Amino acid sequence: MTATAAPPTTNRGLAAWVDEMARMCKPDRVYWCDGSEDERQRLLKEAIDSGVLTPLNDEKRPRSFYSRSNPNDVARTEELTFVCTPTKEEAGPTNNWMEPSQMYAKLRGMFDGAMKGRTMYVVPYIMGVPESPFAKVGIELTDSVYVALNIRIMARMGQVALDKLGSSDDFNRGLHSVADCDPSRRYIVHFPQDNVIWSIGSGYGGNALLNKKCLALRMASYLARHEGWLAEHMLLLEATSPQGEVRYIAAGFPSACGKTNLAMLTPPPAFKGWKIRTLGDDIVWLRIGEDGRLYAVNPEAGFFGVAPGTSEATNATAMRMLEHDAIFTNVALTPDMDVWWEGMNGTPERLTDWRGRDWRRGSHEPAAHPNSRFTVPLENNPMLSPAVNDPKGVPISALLFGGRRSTTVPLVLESFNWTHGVYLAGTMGSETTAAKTGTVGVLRRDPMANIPFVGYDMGTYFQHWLEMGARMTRPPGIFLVNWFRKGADGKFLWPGYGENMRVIEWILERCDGKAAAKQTPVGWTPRSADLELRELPGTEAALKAALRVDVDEWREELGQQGRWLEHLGKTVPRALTLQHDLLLETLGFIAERTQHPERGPAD
Ligand code: OXD
Ligand code: MN
Repeated sequence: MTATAAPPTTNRGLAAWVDEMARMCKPDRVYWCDGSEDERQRLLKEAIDSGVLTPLNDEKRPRSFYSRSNPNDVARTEELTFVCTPTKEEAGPTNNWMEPSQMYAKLRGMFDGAMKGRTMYVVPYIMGVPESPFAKVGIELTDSVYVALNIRIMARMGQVALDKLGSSDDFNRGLHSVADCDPSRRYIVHFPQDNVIWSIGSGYGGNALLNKKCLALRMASYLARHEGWLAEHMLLLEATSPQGEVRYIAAGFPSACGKTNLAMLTPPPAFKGWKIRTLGDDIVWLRIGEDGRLYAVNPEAGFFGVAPGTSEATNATAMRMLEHDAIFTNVALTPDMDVWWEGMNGTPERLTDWRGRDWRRGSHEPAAHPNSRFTVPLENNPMLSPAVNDPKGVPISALLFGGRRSTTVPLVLESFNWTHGVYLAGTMGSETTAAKTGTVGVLRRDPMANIPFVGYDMGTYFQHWLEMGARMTRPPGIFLVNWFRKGADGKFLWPGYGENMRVIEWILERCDGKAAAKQTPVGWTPRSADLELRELPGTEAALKAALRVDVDEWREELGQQGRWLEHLGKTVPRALTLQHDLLLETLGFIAERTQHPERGPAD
């Protein structure tokens, strides 16, 4: 290893740890990032010279860059992600686990010499606004300049983090190497009790930007449980009514299910005077305020979103924010070095696809990878809420949860109370997407849209949610939504995107006790007449079908939910198993009445 400049810190614990990791990984050089603009230019040059980034057409997309990954490294690999708590029970049945000392030994063998010939970048960062007492400091050691440049967008990075840390030992120790990018030697491993993350063999954002999924969700959720707060896989938006009332909504959806689009929703013409502004599109940290309400912050500093499907029609705000200062990964390239992806606009005649191959219109393969991504700073968003930098966060009126469900789940369902809401969110399912490796379109249970990211036992997580509810004097309402229900013809029943404003308005009015609703056995839904329907595309029949709660479908659903709770085991709180039994019994009654109408109306 060549000589390295003295570390720009007097924090001895930090310097000693960097030294220890460098002795194991054996990089040629150790470089401490300061986060300056001058440094960004140098790192960009390094990335361009080494072929990691390609500049895009500077007239069409100023200061933007393109990156193409190894084709084996395009999504999060949940099957290779571990939570190594001291006991298996602490990690629970939804996390992969290995005894910590065994895992450390295995990974030490893999990290030994993994950075030979490379630079180890020391990337200090803060999740949260620097002045917030809740912000967390992490240091990621990585041999990827792509990772260093992306963390610079996704977090407050550099000297600001070293200043916040001072001489404290309270920082997350993240170690990352792309190594030989071999899927059989790929591990993303969390040691929550040590505040340590080690990730090897992948350069993909969700596996390699350790500030994001690893720290701000898995490690944070573990810490949050002990400290009495929540780390959630949610977007955060601000809704201003024509009367000027400002309300905040946090919403949990699984990866690639429209969080970014909802966070940046453009209200349709019938909603003149309404304004939606964005605070975040992926992660919120929730704390109870002194007034007994739930407060949310977005700990991130940028957006790492899915490109395909983003267009003027689906998300005009995102199209504006991607016009400059963006990094694109695995999208397609036009002949004049601009970016393109499926769903963006009319398909060009010729492209270079995400693997670097010549691509012609009409090809059966997508030109952009379905999980191709963009990274941009928050400030690129022209509809960014000024409250995003408020260190204490924003008060939440409603929590939304939703997945991709082609059947069963109505457009929107309001829970009866907090416990019922935790039940609905804890048992919800969604059809899988390309954001994780594996088959797409398979229904899997995804509690709070957070199954890949809860860093401890799921039943204990539910208990923590219930306890949070009990501590609030003014808890937000909990709602289930589903933009993805389909009719018998296989077509979506609801137009989605900007039209979701109609559901948002109903939800906010419900929170104010204003809008009417129908009570169903599984929660409150709007009748068609309870929604603003002016200029809604689609038929009345489709809307009714989208809103419908079908007793037989829900009995089937409850059956699956019951098996899911059993799978999670003994730590599932009794309040939730009782809730399940109550719903099932109620549906049983109604089904019986339907079969025997002489005994009275079913509805
Ligand atoms: C993401 C994900 O990248 O959830 O946000 O996979
Ligand atoms: Mn996500």
